[in-house]
Amino acid sequence: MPTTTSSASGLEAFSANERLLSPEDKALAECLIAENQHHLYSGWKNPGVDDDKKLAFLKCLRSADQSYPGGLPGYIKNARVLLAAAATGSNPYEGYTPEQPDIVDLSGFGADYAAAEEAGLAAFAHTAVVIVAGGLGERLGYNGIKLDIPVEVTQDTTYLAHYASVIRAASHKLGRRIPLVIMTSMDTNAGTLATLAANNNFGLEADQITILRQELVPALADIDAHLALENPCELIMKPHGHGDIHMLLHSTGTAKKLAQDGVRYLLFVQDTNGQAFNAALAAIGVSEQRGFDFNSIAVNRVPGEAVGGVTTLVKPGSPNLTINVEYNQLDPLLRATVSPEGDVPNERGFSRFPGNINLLVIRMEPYLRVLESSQGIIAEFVNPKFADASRTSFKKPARLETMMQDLPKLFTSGEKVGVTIFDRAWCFSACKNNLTEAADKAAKNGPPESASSAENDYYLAGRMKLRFAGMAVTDEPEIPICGIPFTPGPRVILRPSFALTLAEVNERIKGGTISGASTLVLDGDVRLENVSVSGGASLVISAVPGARVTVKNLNVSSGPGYLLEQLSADEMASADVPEYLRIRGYRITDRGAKKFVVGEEGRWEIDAGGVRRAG
Ligand code: UGB
Repeated sequence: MPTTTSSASGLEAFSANERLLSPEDKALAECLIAENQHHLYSGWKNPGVDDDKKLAFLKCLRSADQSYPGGLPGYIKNARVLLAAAATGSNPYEGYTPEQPDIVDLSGFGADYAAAEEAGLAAFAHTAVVIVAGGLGERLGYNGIKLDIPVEVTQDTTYLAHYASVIRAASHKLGRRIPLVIMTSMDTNAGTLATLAANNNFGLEADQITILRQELVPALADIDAHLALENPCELIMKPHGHGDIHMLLHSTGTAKKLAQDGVRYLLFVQDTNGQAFNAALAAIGVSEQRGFDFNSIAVNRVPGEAVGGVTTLVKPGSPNLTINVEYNQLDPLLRATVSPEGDVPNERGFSRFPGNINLLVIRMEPYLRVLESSQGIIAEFVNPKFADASRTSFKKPARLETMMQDLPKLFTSGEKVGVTIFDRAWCFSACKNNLTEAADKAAKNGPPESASSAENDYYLAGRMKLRFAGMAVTDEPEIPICGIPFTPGPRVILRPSFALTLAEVNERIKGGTISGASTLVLDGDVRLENVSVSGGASLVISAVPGARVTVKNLNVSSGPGYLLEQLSADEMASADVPEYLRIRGYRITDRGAKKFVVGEEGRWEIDAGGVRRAG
């Protein structure tokens, strides 16, 4: 008789522990053993020893099985196919030549832009916003969910509050509740639910929001797709990537339900791109105008940056494929085809192909079709690091991954894929890097993508809107903060309740000037006529829904207002200073901003003396 502390081996150990298994566990075990996964059960200790660990392990297997279409056996089969291809080193782009995709250029604010925005505003009523927020932000190293990071620290608006404010304002304007879907993960789910609860869903109705939680997938130990174990009874689990959003929209029935509720487009947004909604409406409009089934919002890409390139891959005898070639694959593809020097700058200093920023507009009808045929498993891939030339064992466990921008890889019915290019700072400035990495990127003239550069661009977009409307805007010279360029002002925040489109900004701003390290915040139905803000002063005007405030000939030029102060070395090292400030290197403090808060409905006028009267 074996003692209770010795380990049994092979399937004997499994048989000895059989009473621990529910009928469901047994059925799964049979399938896994049929897939040559005996090792999962072979290290089990004798009955009575570590039974709690065995039960936890069985639970983990069950949950991994349930969360993947086709279950764990399906995952293992898919892995074997992809690993076999990886072992032969086959090039997925073999025989393809990259060409420019179908590009609509909206990098300027001309008539095309206005027409696209108008079409997009109308179509936004039939759009659902999908935020992928399962990532932990390892490059940023922030101890919390990224949706909780303020996009600006003048009034501390977090990314989620900002996104929700767009949805609220648009729902109000368009008379239709715009649904919000948020994908979370094990790392971000609790934090996301907590922030929604603590902020009363940021003014959205509870049933307007759908939370979809992505699960980890088992890691793969070798070329035969043996599931990797940390210890006996402990699976190694890894993230499956942002492409999980498609699987979840399908498996939970969310996509179908949204379609039944009249949603015609899905707008996919990353967790920390505060610029997304500057461009999103015009991009949706382009999808309407051009009949794009899949529209990638894109920017001029800096060679080598961690942003994929959107290309049309052409191969004789095969249908053209317009897809994102991820940043690690772009250089080899270019070297093998159109650019022997690789991913180098063109005459304008940019990479040859527009950069994907994972801001995507997808038309619902073809989307549902692809989800149905793929079960939402979108172009999985595996990236094993082989231990040696035999290409059978790995340096560390691999896993299957999927990326949300890969959906067009599954288009087979002539779906139309297009790209809409916008000015970069207008549509994309993510908060992804810590200060050290960001400063390094800035030193190499690349986009820093820090909390500070994202905030800098947020204010810049406000200035762009004012300039477009004809206000005279004079920038304060740029300074470095922790090695990252920052323009101290004017810092302009135009809330979505003030304007959702450029056309609305144009309608609401007449003349006026703003200069230097000044601040302007407009919230609600506010109109400025010949208003000036200068000398580091700050003007905040907010109006409740139902109030319309017109400010005429007001000149605000004194007072420190919102003051930007760099953090000292001690403050940067101090846990007493909030982390969201330390990841940018400064704070902005209200030292006496001039504020007009109009809380009563009706029409109001504020005159040059700052006096408010009904008007
Ligand atoms: N995300 C999830 O929700 N779940 C996951 O498992 C992983 C991520 P990263 P990445 O715009 O700069 C993408 O990690 O993947 C969410 C594009 O592939 O910040 O390195 C996460 O919360 C690339 O082509 O980006 O690169 C976040 O919201 C380019 O567009 C989002 O997915 C690049 O982004 C992106 O995650 C970019």
